[in-house]
Amino acid sequence: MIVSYALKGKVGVITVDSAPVNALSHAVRSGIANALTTAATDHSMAVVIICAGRTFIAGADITEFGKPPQEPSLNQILEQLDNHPKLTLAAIHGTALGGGFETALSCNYRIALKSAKVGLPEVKLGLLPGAGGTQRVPRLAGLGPSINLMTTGNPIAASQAAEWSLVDRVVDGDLLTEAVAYAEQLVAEQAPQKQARNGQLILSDADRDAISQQRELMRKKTRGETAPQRILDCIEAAELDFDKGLDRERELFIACMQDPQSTAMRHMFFAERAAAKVDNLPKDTSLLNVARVGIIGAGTMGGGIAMCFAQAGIAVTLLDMSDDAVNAGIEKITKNYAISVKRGRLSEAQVGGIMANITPTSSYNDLADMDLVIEAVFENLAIKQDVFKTLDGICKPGAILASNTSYQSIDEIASVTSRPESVLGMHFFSPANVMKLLEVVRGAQSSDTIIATAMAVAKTIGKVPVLSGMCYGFIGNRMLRPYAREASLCLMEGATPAQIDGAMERWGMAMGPLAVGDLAGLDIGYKAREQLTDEQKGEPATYIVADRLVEAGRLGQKSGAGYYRYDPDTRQRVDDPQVMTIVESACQELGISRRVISDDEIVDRLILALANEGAKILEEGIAQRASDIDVVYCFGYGFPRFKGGPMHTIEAMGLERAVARINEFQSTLNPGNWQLATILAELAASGDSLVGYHRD
Ligand code: T1G
Repeated sequence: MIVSYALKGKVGVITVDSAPVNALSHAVRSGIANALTTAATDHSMAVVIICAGRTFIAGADITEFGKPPQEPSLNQILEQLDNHPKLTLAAIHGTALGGGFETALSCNYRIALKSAKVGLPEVKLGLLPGAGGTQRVPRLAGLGPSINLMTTGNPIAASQAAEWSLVDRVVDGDLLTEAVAYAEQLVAEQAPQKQARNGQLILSDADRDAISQQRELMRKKTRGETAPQRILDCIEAAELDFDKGLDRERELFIACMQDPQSTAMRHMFFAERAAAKVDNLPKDTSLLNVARVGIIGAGTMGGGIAMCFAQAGIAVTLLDMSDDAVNAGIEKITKNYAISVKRGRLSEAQVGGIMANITPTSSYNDLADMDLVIEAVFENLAIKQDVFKTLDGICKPGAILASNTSYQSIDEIASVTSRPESVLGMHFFSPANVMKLLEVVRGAQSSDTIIATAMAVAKTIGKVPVLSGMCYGFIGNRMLRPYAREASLCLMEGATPAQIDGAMERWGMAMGPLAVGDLAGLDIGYKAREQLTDEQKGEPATYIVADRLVEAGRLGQKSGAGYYRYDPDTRQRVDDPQVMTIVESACQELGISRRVISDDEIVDRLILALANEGAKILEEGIAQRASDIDVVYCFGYGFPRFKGGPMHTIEAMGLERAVARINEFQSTLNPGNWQLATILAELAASGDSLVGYHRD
């Protein structure tokens, strides 16, 4: 039974049992409504709502969004609760989120396990709490907690919820027993059927200032997103009479539901979860136990990767070529954590525990017993092959040998070992201890077991894994090349760095492409190009300025100047006329005459170049699904989640329009750069969905 009802003495117990997270599907809502109707007239003195499985109700059923609404709606359920003749009590375990927490807030009382959390994460879906949460929380907890809960969307512990009068009792024992006992106690004490709706939010001038400040803060923190501002509008409406406040919430909730941003962010919710799944993996594929991890290279990447595993409580052996080198790496990690302690993110004790998980060494023999070894040395194939030859001779049978390479062939690395089935790519993104994306790169001979294990390990260390096949640059960096190419060409053809980056940032990118180049270091691309033939480099206009900047010592932020000059204190970028001098002389050298380029052209060229390459990656089977490509860009490259990723973006634009624009670029720009992906032409013609596309 999805929802069952039974009397325990004088207490009616409604139990929701709808795996995986007791989401408020139509069946769950109907079951609760029927149980509340029964409880209204039976001889129960109080009603408890509790859930089976791992959590209390985790929200509305997101899979039902966009479909025709079916009664009873959640608001009808909550109205039933508001008017119920019996004392109602929500018994919370796991994570009571969104509409689940709003259901609990509509009960007279709330009891929670100490381990439970509550939250209103709707903002992460481009929504707002649409079942009275924006009106009940301010009346129960006041302005500060309301702003915190609803604009961050992060859950809070039961103890914090109790402090904010959002939970009445926190217990440690058997939840059902405790809940029935609490209900009986409340009845015996003739406790009132208190209701959040009867409260009143009074905003002082200081409160109104706080809301204005929060609006400013959200404009920066969630740049471009509409839901946070609408949430603050709802909180302001909590000063009104409750029903008027509810009307305002309803109006703004519908605005959110109809906003393309929410469609995009809901797409990302499911895309992130789908990405963790490996197609056609035999059901009986075993997972290897990963308790000890070796990392080779104590530089920026190796150190960041070591932090990921150590923070997850996994023993790490960090190796570099000398004690000095590995100790320098340990020192850098220590400095990173000192910043986290200073910012209050971690305690000294926590850092001590994490650092105790990291053992430095300069001897490969210490890696003999590792379950997984991740190589993070210089981006050079020969050097990586030497490392893997050594590992092959030292590591125990069955150890997983992974490379953190950004571009090199996993197959060529595996070919120097006697165990190619144990070799794969685990491509982290800098800074590795911060960026969520992890590309798991499958070599031709990588076994199902190590692929499945790497995908599972990624989740253990808090990463978002995406499986990639083998090609130059895998998914993300391969797409980055046409994106960066068009940025360079727009610069040569008439735009300035500020215009290009400004256009992309106004569109929604976290950082414009040229500023990203300065952040990463222009010398990285320069050194990579030195290893390429002129033909491999592509048209000189795509890299001549970057080369000239590096040759002028302008490596980017690390040297204080690149496409911009950087303020030494604030690291703010400043336009530098010297750069345009370099650009104009390069244009003369290549015979390029500059013209006015609109922001729209810049955005279309960069986004369509990105998506067109993504479509090719999809049709080549390098990516399992279009939504995986969206996950790569939103979690690894600062693509705005409220746009849903490159593939969702062109789907939302309309594939016909996207294809027409690409064909226009093919006839007006360098045609070689604008070969339309076959799949885009086919889907534009058939009208089928790109994001739903799944290679057979
Ligand atoms: N609806 C439908 N399916 C859901 C779901 C939901 N709300 N939450 C999770 N799932 C599925 C998920 O797709 C996955 O499916 C499986 O459950 C396990 O999820 C009116 C309008 C609860 C913390 O935003 O944060 O209420 O891949 O892998 O890591 O104001 O799921 O197995 O097929 O994430 O243990 C608000 C979203 C909705 C909560 C558990 N609620 N969920 O994390 O498991 S809007 C949320 C989560 C709303 C009201 C508004 C997490 C979790 P599959 P999982 P997990």
